[in-house]
Amino acid sequence: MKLATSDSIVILTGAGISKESGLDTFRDTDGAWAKVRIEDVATPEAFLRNPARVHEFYNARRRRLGDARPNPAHEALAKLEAEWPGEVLLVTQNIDDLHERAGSRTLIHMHGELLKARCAFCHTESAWDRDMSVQDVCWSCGRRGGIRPHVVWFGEVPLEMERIFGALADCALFVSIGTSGHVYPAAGFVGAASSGGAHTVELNLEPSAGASLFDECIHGPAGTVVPEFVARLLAKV
Ligand code: BV8
Repeated sequence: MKLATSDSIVILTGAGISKESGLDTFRDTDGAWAKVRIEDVATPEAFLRNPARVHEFYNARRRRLGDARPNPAHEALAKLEAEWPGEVLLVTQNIDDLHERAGSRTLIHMHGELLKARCAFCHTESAWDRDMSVQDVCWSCGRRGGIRPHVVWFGEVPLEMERIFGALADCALFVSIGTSGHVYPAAGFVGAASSGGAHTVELNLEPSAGASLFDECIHGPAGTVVPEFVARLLAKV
C-alpha cells in the first residue's frame, strides 16, 4: 500500500467494532434484527403506528450504553487521528458514543446518535440520556408526543452525505471496519473511494457482502486487527 503521511484517510465503522464492548450487532445470529423486525422499530412508519414500541427499543439500547466501554479498536482509531499527519475522517453507522469516549474528534454519525433527541414538530435537537416516551414535552416548542431519537431510520436520508462523499473522493486510503455491507448508502462508500483512486481495506470478523470490492481484506476481531493495522500505518510516520 503506497501511502504518504500527508495523505487523507476515511474510516467507516459499523456495529462490529462495538461488539467486543458488549453492544449488539444487527445481522449476527444474536443481533438486534434476530429479536425485532426493522419494520416495527426502525422506520418512520413504525414510529407513527406505535411510538411506544419504538421508544422501548431505543430506551433499552440507551440504558445498555452506560455499561459499555470503548475497546482497543475504538482507542486505536483515536490514536490514528491524533498521530497521523494527514486528515483522518471517521464516519460511523453506529449510534453509540464509544468513538467519542475513546477520544475520536473528527467524527460523523451518519445514522444519528442514541444520546440525542429531536422534536418531530419543530426539529430542534438536544442531548438526551434518559428514557423517552410519548409523554415527553418538547424543550423548545412545548408540544407533547413528538420527541423521537435523533436516529436515521430506514427510508430516511443519512446525515452529512455531501461532506462524506467529498472526503471519499479525496482520500488515499478507505478502511471499512465491522460492517456487513448490507445497508446503503454506507455499503457503496468503497466504490466511491475506489473511483477516487483510494486503496481500500476491509477489517471485519468475516468477509462482508462487499468484500470482493476491497483491495485488501483482513479478517479477525476488531479489538485485535484494528490496533495491528493502525500500528502498521503509524510505523510510516
Ligand atoms: C437511504 C438506525 C436515501 C439506527 C439504521 C437498495 C435495495 C433495498 C433498499 C435500499 C437500497 N438502497 C437503499 C435502500 C434503503 C435502505 C437499505 O439500505 N436497506 C437495506 C436493508 C437493503 N437504506 C436506507 O433507507 C438509508 N437511507 O437510502 O436514503 C438516500 C441515500 C443516499 C443519499 C440520499 C438519500 C438509511 C439507512 C439507515 C438505516 N438505519 N439504523 C439504529 O437503530 O441503529 S441501519 C442499521 O444497519 C444500523 O445503523 C447499522 O449501523 C447499519 C449497518 O449494519 P452494520 O453496522 O453493518 O451491522 P451488521 O450487524 O449488519 O454487521 C456487523 C458486522 O460486524 C458483520 O459483518 C460481522 O461479521 C461483524 N462483526 C461482528 N463481530 C465483530 C465483527 N467485526 C469485527 N470484530 C468483531 N468482534
